[in-house]
Amino acid sequence: MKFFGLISNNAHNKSSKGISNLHIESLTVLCGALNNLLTLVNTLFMSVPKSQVESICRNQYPPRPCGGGWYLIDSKRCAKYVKLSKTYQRAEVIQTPAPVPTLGGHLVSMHNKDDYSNVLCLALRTTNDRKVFWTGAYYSYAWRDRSPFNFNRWFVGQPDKLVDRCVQMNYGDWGSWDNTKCWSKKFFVCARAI
Ligand SMILES: [Ca+2]
Repeated sequence: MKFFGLISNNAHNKSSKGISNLHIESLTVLCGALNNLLTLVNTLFMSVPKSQVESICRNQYPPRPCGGGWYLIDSKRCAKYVKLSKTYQRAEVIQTPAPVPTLGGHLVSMHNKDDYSNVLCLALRTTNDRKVFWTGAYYSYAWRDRSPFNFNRWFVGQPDKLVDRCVQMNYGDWGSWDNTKCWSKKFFVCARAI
């Protein structure tokens, strides 16, 4: 299955409990080398031509309408790309036409390559561009809908500044994530239960 964006690397998060300092130093060197290797591998996924992304979306993630401009992104949720430029806070409570939380929804969360790809393809079909938009991620490790933060597609070097608490997608590459200032205004994707 073709992937958009970048491969996350959690190798350096493995526990080193009970391991000597020498081994920790060795592991640190090994992790650094692995990071460098993964960075090299990741570059293979960068700068994918728009035509190729469109082809993947057309063939593997075609639109599945829920009605009213909402589209299935997994077996339980429909999502809507909202072409209103809003701050992160305003995007979370915006009328679409009822407030998204009232609909049982929030800014979109993503938990695997398929719902992530459906969100990316929804955005591409709506804007015909790689325009950045708000996701439901904030503080770089939580979702607005309080679902587990068990998936990510950070761009190289992201997340960076702790003060940049809100997460945009399509930063730097197709589907890649970046933490940025919540008060900046962007289009956004909402999701709600079916
Ligand atoms: Ca950032």
